[in-house]
Amino acid sequence: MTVARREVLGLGLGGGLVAALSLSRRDVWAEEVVEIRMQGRADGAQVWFDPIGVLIKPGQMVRWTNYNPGNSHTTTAYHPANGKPLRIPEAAKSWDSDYLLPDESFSITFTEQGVYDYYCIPHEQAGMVGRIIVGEPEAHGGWMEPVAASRGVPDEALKAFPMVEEIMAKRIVGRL
Ligand SMILES: [Cu+2]
Repeated sequence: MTVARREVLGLGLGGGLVAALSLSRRDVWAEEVVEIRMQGRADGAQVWFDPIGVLIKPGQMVRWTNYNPGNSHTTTAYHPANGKPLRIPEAAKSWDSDYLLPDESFSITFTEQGVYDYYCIPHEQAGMVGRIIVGEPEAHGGWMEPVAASRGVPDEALKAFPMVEEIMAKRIVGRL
């Protein structure tokens, strides 16, 4: 009796575990908040977003947090509303976190699919930029680098964006 019950229990657990694992591959990813750290060296010589590139799903939230004790940073969309060329999907809303002090955070939920480029207002010239791609990784045809919209974007920033293909392949692209 006891042995038989244990076997039944074991089967039930096994089945449940398989179901949980197959769910987690898609759903936990979609629900998880993606954390992007605003980082800098203590002497201020280098500043960056980490990771610099992420692939997320529509409806997923991104949270930027300033981990750089001696510095303030922003996350600001490349958008005419911020005085910049448009480097986010046309249907998407612009954003600007304003200055985040150390340990402060700013979050956005992304719904429109496409490529989003953003920068830090005081450190754009130093190449402090990032790229977010919103979409299904298996359906990635047709997303182009927003190269046309580079007027007024400093070379240091343009050089820093990770390639769309690299983000699609790796999902998370750390700083070099
Ligand atoms: Cu900054």
